[in-house]
Amino acid sequence: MSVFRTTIPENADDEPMVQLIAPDGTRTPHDELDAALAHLTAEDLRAYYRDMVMIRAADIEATSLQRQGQLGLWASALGQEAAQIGAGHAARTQDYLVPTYREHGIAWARGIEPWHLLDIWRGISHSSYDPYELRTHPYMLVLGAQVPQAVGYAMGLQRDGLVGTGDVETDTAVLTLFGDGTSSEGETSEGFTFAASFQTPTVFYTQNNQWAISVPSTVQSRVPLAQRSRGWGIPSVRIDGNDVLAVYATVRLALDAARSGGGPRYIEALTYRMAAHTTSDDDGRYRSADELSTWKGRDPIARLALHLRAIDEIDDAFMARCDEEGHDLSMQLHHHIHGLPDPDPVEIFHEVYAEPHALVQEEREQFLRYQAQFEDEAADDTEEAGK
Ligand SMILES: Cc1ncc(C[n+]2csc(CCOP(=O)(O)OP(=O)(O)O)c2C)c(N)n1
Ligand SMILES: [Mg+2]
Repeated sequence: MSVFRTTIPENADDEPMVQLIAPDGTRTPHDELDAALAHLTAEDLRAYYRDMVMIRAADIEATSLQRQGQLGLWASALGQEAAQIGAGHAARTQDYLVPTYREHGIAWARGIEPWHLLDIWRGISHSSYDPYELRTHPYMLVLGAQVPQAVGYAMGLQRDGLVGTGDVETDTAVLTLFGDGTSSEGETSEGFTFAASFQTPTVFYTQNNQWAISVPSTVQSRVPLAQRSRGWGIPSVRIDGNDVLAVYATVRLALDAARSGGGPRYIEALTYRMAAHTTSDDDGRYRSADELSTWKGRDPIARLALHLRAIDEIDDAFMARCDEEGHDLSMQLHHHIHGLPDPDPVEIFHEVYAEPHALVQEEREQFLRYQAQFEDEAADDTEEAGK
């Protein structure tokens, strides 16, 4: 029986969680998933370890840059590195990835340099990387909006004859990512309906990081999220999202099935965001230090290191080199941002549509009037001071 299930257990809590590397680094063999991992070498696994270290370093630096006033906001993916690096690498080059705003590991795996992400969070670009070239949609901040878009894109692929032909170079699937909270959005359900009806090549991937800002995932759903899509006839699996191999193998199988005309799949990856929701959130107000420390014990980077040590495929020198490279990346990001001029907030209105748009124009004028108030106030203050 495949790990992708179509039926719901009598007792919802009996939903299994697929795990290949236990928190102590022990590897569990698994016929179906091991076949999907057979082409990976120890060097690939070391590269994934390095990727996770690099993306964590960039993430920590971005948080500091926000604190230094260089970014407007930053949404940290601390703790979700395996859920993203594994999924990003499982996709083939031609697959189209449709992310949320927290997908820094996905971006890294697709070859998007982290400074592009910083530009987005500084408010100077909607997406300074090329979504077509890198086959990765711009970050989406409107919860759930990307789900029907991803399904629509997949329907387009079907109509273009790029699904189920057997050509491994051209057959294409779409991987769309969204959070546990976003699973409650109507658009997510609408996406499921179209995907199931038209059997689109879409893989829905939820990083259940346990929280939607301050709302726990247990409030979003009475049953494991993995069980939901089965009501639509979309096979699904719940996995340990802090286990890079479980992530890679299941995403790989799901995308293979979708690409070859087997229809949509859903994956719920259990993980944890170890930082606050964003730099403007105070997570100490709604979650306990105990919960955080439990999840720190399941750290995805430490787990892969333990596994690689157990099979004698990593040493201290390699790990130290990764740390150094992470430090160098942080320094590069620091210098990149500190070298930029202050953005002109009005510029953002020019980047919405290629051609003039009446509504955006009106909003721009409204914003200019708003800004002018402060100039008037500043002039008043100067006058007042001169008296
Ligand atoms: C349509 C919409 N409603 C509300 C928000 C405000 N908002 C931003 S992030 C967030 C929580 C999302 O939680 P989840 O989907 O679990 O993703 P996570 O942030 O945990 O990665 C909310 C409510 C939004 N961006 N878009
Ligand atoms: Mg969440």
